[in-house]
Amino acid sequence: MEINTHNAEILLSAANKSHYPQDELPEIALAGRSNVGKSSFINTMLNRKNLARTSGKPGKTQLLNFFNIDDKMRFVDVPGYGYARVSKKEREKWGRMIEEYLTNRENLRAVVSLVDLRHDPTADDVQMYEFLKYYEIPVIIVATKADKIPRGKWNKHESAIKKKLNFDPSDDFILFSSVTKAGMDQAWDAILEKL
Ligand SMILES: Nc1nc2c(ncn2[C@@H]2O[C@H](COP(=O)(O)OP(=O)(O)O)[C@@H](O)[C@H]2O)c(=O)[nH]1
Ligand SMILES: [Mg+2]
Repeated sequence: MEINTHNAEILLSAANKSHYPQDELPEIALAGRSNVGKSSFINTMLNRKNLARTSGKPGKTQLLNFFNIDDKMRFVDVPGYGYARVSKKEREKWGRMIEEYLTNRENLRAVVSLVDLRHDPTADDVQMYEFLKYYEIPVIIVATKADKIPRGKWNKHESAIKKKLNFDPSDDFILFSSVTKAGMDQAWDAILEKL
């Protein structure tokens, strides 16, 4: 499929499935804890500075944000999990919305699950990966902020993450930086393969 990745726009933000786009376009969802670099990933992949709002303040995105890419596919920015400063009730509400989207959305082709290359995956990261594997949802692990780790240590960090996740070697694992754009072409290859 030929996709002009420069031709992208925010389409809509949805609080529940009655607001989801009603067509057959394939969707790639982005999941990860707040502040892991989801918005930056979207901006980098779409060659934009500020299409998906990036923010130092985590937990602000509480809706599913749908991005139209060249009328051929969509990115879906899923609310960041693991943000402690929201109420338990709010967290449960997000959990249900995310779970409902991930398990019932026919347009969904794969989830890009973002983790921070610098740290061991959190319990939430592990739970998300297990969830995706359990429901047999294709997953691409993207390890963000690679620019903050010297290249000579990338392998060590990658191994630690894979071990903690109990990583399935048939999944894609991509080292990524929204600062240097490392991993961008690889991420596009992995995504296009899932469409
Ligand atoms: N150095 C570096 N900083 C990043 C990278 N990706 C995101 N950030 C920074 O991390 C913070 C959170 O990023 P954001 O994209 O808003 O995370 P989100 O909450 O997952 O959407 C911001 O200050 C970004 O500038 C990266 O690849 N390298
Ligand atoms: Mg964000």
